[in-house]
Amino acid sequence: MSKLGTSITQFITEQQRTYAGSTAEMTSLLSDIVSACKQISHLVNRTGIMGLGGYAESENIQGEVQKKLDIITNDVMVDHLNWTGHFAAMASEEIEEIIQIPDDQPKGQYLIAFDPLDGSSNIDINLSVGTIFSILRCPEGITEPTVKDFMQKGTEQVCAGFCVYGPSTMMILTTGSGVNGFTLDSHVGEFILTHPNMTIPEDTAEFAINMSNYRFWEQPMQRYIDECIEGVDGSREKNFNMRWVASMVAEVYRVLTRGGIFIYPIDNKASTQGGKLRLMYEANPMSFIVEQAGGLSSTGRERIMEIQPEGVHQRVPVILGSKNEVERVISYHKS
Ligand code: P6P
Repeated sequence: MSKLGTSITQFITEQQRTYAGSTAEMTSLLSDIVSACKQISHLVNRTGIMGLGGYAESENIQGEVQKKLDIITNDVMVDHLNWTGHFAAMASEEIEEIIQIPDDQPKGQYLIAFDPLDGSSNIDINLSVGTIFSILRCPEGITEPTVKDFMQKGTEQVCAGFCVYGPSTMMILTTGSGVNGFTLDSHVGEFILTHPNMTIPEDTAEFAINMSNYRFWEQPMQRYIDECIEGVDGSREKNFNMRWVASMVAEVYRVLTRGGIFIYPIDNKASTQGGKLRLMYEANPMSFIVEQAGGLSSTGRERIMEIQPEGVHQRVPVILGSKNEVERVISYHKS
């Protein structure tokens, strides 16, 4: 078979012709992100061999001690994107300030917010990690973007995606016309379309949450999880399964492939921070993808993509996945 299947470049190019919202620049921009993720995949796969595991001496804005790969992968993203002419500025989980485009490089019409290595605490235990990104338009006439130019609701995203570095390296993408999954064929260095038009089943019997925080949750969340655990003996009249990988990209990919509900609720440990997960480069891109796949994504009290951001590193509670299950959790927060 001469043709390996549809490459991500071919798919994006053909999609660009079909949808007015896509542009040749979007095609080129996504190809640059794909290149960065291929390099990150290579680094993640060779962490042990290249001695890239373990912690750096630094902390990020979140006050989290950074892994060496957090910093290295952040630099890979910046070095792959800051010369392309597609972006007016960038924002990264690992960098407190907005990342400006060098003066000697052209600026473009887009803004990107990314988490270069989500779930990096899993690196040293060889579990899946990933890169998450969200693309926004730079406001008209802005040549020196500031934080306020990034303060756009999730509904303003023009593209969102994540790359999960697991047994396979997979790129999951949406530009607002559904969700498609691509698997990296490392023999030829191409992402190949393997999961077209991904959709999330509306019902599920599988929840993902960090149970060790149970005593810190609000009552509606405790009620929901109690009922799942009661199984057939309780009001749900069915048994549930539980998963917790501590890597959002792995959890969201599982939800996309077989349904489920992923929850990182507000808890009174983190209530002053507003939650654990970050709105701009975790919750919003994943919400765009989940909604495009027929799921829902909420804080329990409002649609995540309707939140008006107030800071680049703002945190929010996240309840996302199978539509009917998320609606149930929302109803508990309302009653
Ligand atoms: P915990 C990884 O650090 C992350 O941001 C998400 O990818 C993941 O879902 C969550 O935090 C794990 O949090 O408290 O279980 O370690």
